[in-house]
Amino acid sequence: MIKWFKRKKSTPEGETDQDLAPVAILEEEAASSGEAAWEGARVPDLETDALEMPPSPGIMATEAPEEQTDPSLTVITGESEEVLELAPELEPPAEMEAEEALPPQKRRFFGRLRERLTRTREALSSKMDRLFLGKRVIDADLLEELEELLISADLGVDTSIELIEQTREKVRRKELTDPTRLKSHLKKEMFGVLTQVAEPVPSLVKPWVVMVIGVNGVGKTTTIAKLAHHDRRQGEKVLLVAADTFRAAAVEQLEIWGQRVEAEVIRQKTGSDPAAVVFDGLGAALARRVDKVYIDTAGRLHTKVNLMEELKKVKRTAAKKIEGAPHEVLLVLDATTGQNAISQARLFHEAIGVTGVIMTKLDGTAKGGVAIGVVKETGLPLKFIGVGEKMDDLRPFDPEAYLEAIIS
Ligand SMILES: Nc1nc2c(ncn2[C@@H]2O[C@H](COP(=O)(O)OP(=O)(O)OP(=O)(O)O)[C@@H](O)[C@H]2O)c(=O)[nH]1
Ligand SMILES: [Mg+2]
Repeated sequence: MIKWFKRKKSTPEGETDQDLAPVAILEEEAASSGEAAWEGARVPDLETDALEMPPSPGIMATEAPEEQTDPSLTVITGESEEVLELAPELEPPAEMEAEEALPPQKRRFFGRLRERLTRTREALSSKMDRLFLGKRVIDADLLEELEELLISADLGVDTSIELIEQTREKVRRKELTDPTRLKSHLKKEMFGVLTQVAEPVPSLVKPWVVMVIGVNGVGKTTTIAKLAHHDRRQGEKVLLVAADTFRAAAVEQLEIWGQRVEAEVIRQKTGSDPAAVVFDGLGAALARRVDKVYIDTAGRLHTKVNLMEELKKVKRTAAKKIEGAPHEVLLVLDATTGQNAISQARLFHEAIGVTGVIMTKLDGTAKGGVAIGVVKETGLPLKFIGVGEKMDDLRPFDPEAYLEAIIS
């Protein structure tokens, strides 16, 4: 598991692990280098500001859009054919760990996540409490209402039906009789869903090339900045490739982030062929011996077909320049779009081939249950979650912490 909160710091006494907010270091460096005046742009304060980038059309930073931003991408064209192997070592715990029993640092981490996921918890956990109030037996009506509750909490129709079917079976076998046990039962089932996907084995290949895709406004560019920021903190050399040549200002947005996180940006002018930018970018990555490359891609083109074709071409081009690249194709999904995110995941996975999902904007939405539906219905691992606009608001996905935050 990646460490997010510690970094090595050189002191006169030697190297120590410090519980520092590394952004503060970046700010100090920026201040001393006079970077704040860079190109006259208002440079965001990474610790306290929202990510103040040129806003994507139609996307609001904190007020989450309830509607899908690109209706042309809501069509479900078929089931994903890729079935990932089960990870046998990930057994659901007999009981989820009680929060009080956790070490203080983990408890703080759980607490912060809980706060960010308040609205989802209200849509799921609080509503369950109200539903179960005064109920003495688990009957057909209760299970039906529970199924409706899960669907309305955006877990996805198929996922909700399956979870309730498993529950019904347990009730039928008299293994589950007490309504007060329903919550912990569902939590355990959900844990099973979230952990029954194979994580790709990390490789030491360098440069490690990550292509980031998703519809417009989901948070691709800012997520790349957050990932690059994290990698830089680990001392890695990072290069960003501006392959969204379609949207005006997309290249500049990435460049500003490149400056902030001290990662070189390979760019061409708006309207250029994104595959050509990728070809150049990977050439530069080889020449500069970088550790990581993030390819930022367009979220909207003239049509959905154009977008998919362009992404396929970018992927093919990457492989021509570096064998095996892109090593990861990460799909960014916006949690505020609810069950639409599941359709998008299917569509992109089928067209491009995705290796992992990043779910953004889980803060401030009641639709965070969709993460379970996405994993269940695509078989893709959820790798990171975005819980805010600051640099440190991207976290490796921890199924246990997530479930503790939404059902308690
Ligand atoms: N609240 C919240 N906002 C986020 C999160 N991640 C990204 N955003 C915001 O989402 C908006 C869109 O982010 P971008 O990174 O520009 O999205 P994009 O997918 O690159 O958009 P296009 O380039 O237009 O396709 C920005 O205002 C971000 O600050 C998150 O986890 N939480
Ligand atoms: Mg972008």
